[in-house]
Amino acid sequence: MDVHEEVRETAAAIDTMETRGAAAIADAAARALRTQARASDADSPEEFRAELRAAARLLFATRPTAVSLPNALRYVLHGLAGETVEELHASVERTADDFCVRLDRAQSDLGQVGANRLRDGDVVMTHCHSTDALACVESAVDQGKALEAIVKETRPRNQGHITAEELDAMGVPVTLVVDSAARHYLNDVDHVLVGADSIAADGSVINKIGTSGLAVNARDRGTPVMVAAQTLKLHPATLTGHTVDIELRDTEEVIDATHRERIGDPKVVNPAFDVTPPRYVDAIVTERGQFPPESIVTLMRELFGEGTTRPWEEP
Ligand code: RUB
Repeated sequence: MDVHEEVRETAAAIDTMETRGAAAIADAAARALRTQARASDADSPEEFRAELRAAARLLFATRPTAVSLPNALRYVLHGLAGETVEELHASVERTADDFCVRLDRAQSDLGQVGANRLRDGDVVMTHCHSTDALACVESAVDQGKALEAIVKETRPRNQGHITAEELDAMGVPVTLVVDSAARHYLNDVDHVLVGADSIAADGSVINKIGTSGLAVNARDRGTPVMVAAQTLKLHPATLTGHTVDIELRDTEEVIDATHRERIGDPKVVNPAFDVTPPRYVDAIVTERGQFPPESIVTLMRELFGEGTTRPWEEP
């Protein structure tokens, strides 16, 4: 039983962040399971299911924080149905396609909700690169609103540059600033607008490192913080007391070995995400409408029940 080479390539692309951002990771994972199903030469339904589980385990192990990844795997594996390999294959095709269509639709629906919060002439401050957050801006621009953006570069990997490029393509004037300049410019900002990798049952938002500091500063300045996150970002295991793993990435992203050596070889740590408590967030904007963070648990229960399974593990 083999995990298909293309699935391995998808896993490697997620691991190295060639494919990155919670929504894009989920989309890639669902497509990878479909690839595995298409390539399968399993002789029995049991073998087919085992192959799918092995592919899902490989994908699951790539990055720990964005819950969109296990939520995507769960969606496709729960859709497995049929008595024969052919029927099982057809069910994966159907479910993976359905997942990707829903993902796109959710993003454009939440974009419209988020756009309603933005007024003509507003300035938004962004952190990292979030397709959900940019969907709100795009939708507001489509409504004819003129927006401006102050874009944090987002060290260590500078995903703010991707945001700057995409905003520019939408015709939104961009001012790029270093992360530590954020507070300095908050008085000129009408909304802090960020995405999320996971949202916990208490309404805490897990997003790119630096989000929580930005949110605390925004609260101090009276600037509203809007989190754009489709419901795929809700972390159902937090309903039953689990916490969200914060990914620690390679220290070379922060400083290369030679420079590190030159400055006395200090200990270096590189957490990729942080946790913003709900009291610093004004609204979580989803495809189901906007929610105060404290009430997100109700939506989470409605969508995910009381907890989650791990269908990629061996039965
Ligand atoms: C990306 C990041 C994004 C969320 C949401 O981190 O923190 O804000 O994933 O993105 P990384 P989206 O670059 O480490 O993956 O809205 O596109 O799902």
